[in-house]
Amino acid sequence: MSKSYNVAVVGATGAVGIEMIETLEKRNFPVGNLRLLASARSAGKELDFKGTKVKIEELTHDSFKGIDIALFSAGGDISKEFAPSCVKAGAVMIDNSSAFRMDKEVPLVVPEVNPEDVKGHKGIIANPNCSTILMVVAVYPLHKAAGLKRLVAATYQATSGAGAKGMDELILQTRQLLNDEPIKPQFFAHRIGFNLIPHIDVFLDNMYTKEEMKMVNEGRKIMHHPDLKVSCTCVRVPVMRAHSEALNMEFANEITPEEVRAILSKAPGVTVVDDPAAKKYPMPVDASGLYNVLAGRIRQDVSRDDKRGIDMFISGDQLLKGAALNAVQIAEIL
Ligand code: 25A
Ligand code: L14
Repeated sequence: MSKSYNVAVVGATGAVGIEMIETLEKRNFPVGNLRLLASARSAGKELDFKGTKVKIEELTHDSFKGIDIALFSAGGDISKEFAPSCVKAGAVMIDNSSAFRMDKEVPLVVPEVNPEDVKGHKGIIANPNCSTILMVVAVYPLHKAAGLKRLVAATYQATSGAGAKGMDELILQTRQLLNDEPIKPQFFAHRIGFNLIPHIDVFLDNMYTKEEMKMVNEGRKIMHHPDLKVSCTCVRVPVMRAHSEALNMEFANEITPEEVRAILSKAPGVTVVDDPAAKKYPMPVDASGLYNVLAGRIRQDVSRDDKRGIDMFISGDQLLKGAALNAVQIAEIL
């Protein structure tokens, strides 16, 4: 008999937690016992796994007895509070929050880019920020080919990034606005229905948001490229669950759009969708539900006199590759 692993999902009822459970099932992860953990609000409810009902339990410091792998997606405060008891119980923590990502002791892993970093873990492995995961999956193969020097990005981030509450608010406001009813932003800082909000996570002293600086710092750590220059504007858009990004890249060496297409069509985790004549390019509705990141609109940067600049547009499922799938892939490496 092949070995199986006892797995806990912390934040099981959340937008990401639900996808984690489904991804474990779909990818046939060798789960022995599955323990679903959430707050007291959800304790006693049941969720389905491989045709059987699993009862949700309240997360406590005793929850990790006998657990081999714990997938956390309940926010940074919960991760910080429960990491010590998880690690002490001998479970490896794969953490989707931002709590430990830049900790030198904690590997920050995207399996298509730096799977070998998993080996150095001391009990905790961090799952990167969703926009950063999608970016490095598409950009790292090009970096290996031509040496990425500078990246300027604008993101178009779905409401799923804020969890189920974010998606619910988009649906509610869209309905209210179409019915001429008054709206009241509750979860996002402003109206999200038929609007854009250039503000994700908190503002920092340098006038960037924390989300924008995650693209800068996490991208460098994952790609082992401390000198990479990144600037970024992160924008919330009224889209349900896939994030998109416009990327402008400067390389050390020349690279043509044909070469980019050839490299990316062989790259793990990427699907090239780039046929403008047939109106084919990445779009969030097409990326939703997919494991791969879609890459297209690949062209030589017309603002330069050389062939060292590339523009590209990507879309990827934020809840899957941006969160739950990447976490389960890390568990598969373990
Ligand atoms: O929103 P929270 O508090 O961070 O909670 C998110 C998840 O963690 C659980 C919680 O279980 C939920 O599964 N959780 C929270 N506190 C916990 C605790 N003390 C805890 N688990 C154990 N111990 P739940 O059973 O309380 O939530 C059930 C549903 O209710 C929604 N919800 C929670 N608090 C709410 C609320 N709705 C309204 N008002 C509140 N105050 C909860 O929302 C769930 O549906 P969600 O699905 O939107 O959760 C999304 C959260 O997921 C995290 N996240 C991390 N990375 C990402 C991400 N989301 C999207 N993409 C990512 N890349 C975020 O923390 C986000 O808030
Ligand atoms: O750091 O709201 O993983 O789109 C992921 C979702 C930060 C916010 C993270 C969003 C979060 C982001």
